[in-house]
Amino acid sequence: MTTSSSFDDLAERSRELLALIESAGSLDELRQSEPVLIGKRSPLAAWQKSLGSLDAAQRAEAGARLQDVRRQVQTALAHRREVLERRARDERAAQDRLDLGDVVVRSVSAPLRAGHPGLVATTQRELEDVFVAMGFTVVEGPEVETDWYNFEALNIPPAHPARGMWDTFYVDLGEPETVVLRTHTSPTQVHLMEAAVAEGTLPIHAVAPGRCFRRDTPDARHLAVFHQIEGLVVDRDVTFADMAGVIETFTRAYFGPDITSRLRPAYFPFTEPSAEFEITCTICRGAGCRTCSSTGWIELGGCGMVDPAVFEAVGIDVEHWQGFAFGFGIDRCAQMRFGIADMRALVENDVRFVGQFS
Ligand code: FA5
Repeated sequence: MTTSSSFDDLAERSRELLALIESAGSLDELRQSEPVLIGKRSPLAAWQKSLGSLDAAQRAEAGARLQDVRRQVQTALAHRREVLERRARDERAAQDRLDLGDVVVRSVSAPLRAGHPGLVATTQRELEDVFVAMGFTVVEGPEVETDWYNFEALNIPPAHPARGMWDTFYVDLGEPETVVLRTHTSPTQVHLMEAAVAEGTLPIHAVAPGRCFRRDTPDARHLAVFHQIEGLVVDRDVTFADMAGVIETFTRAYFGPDITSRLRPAYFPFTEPSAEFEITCTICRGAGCRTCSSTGWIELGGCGMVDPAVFEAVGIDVEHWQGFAFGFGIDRCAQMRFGIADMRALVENDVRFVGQFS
């Protein structure tokens, strides 16, 4: 670039200045060109100086042209600076960009392994599937219950000796009413029947899985926090044989065709008659072993025909409706299905155990 101050070549020189600005490839280059473009030694400064040697008329005309060139140079500079700044920002962003896809791919290929639902959750889901296939709906009841739902409506009044069957955790909410952590899923029966009466939606064919709590000392077949699944059918002409059929169908569907069920007379205040239901011991397949105390059978739960006292408590007409109910341990099912010697393994979170059920 020449630094002539002649106004004759102003147009051509100004084009050179603008071309120099456009050719700057980086902010540094642009900064280095600034003295040539707008500094004291720039053509603009030289032209400015030479204005003084012109007569008044030429000065006015040349001054206006010079002003125009100065504006063009400054606008082009500002524009080029903006373009280069944006380019630098984009380059920085591209370098700093964290490729999350890459992180995921790398962590999967590294020893980190994905988790999976626990055995009890999987068992609960499979049990629900079996009952849904038999026409049951799945509902959930509250884990914290009043005395009414956990005991009284189930025909277990205060001071009834049967309360001793369930070692109960009491919850002190400062309420006048006694509140407990439910000791079984049977209170869900009461919620289901009350709702069906209120909404006029009898009959009922439902199962209700969920967590239960008892002051049981944990051992090979007991936990203080465990899971049950409750079944309730209220309909016309329902018999004990229907109940036995449902239990046998469930047993074979869940445990396999070579495992069967049997009912043994028992006592529950909310069913009459009542039974305990047992399945072939899955460890010895009925031959007799230590787990089943050489009987060949393992108790899974209780069942029976809904006691008329329960129907009366919820306002169901015992002349027109019959029902049966059953409740059994989900943890116990998992234990039997997979031959787990000690139920406490289900909650100890030893990855060597848990990892076998992914
Ligand atoms: C009951 O809880 C009754 N509500 C069952 C019932 C329902 C009877 C409907 C009639 C009609 P029981 O206390 O026997 O019954 O418990 C039933 C099953 O829950 C047991 O057979 C066992 O499989 C499981 N269970 C009970 N206590 C525990 C515990 N502490 N840990 C793990 N499983 C348990």
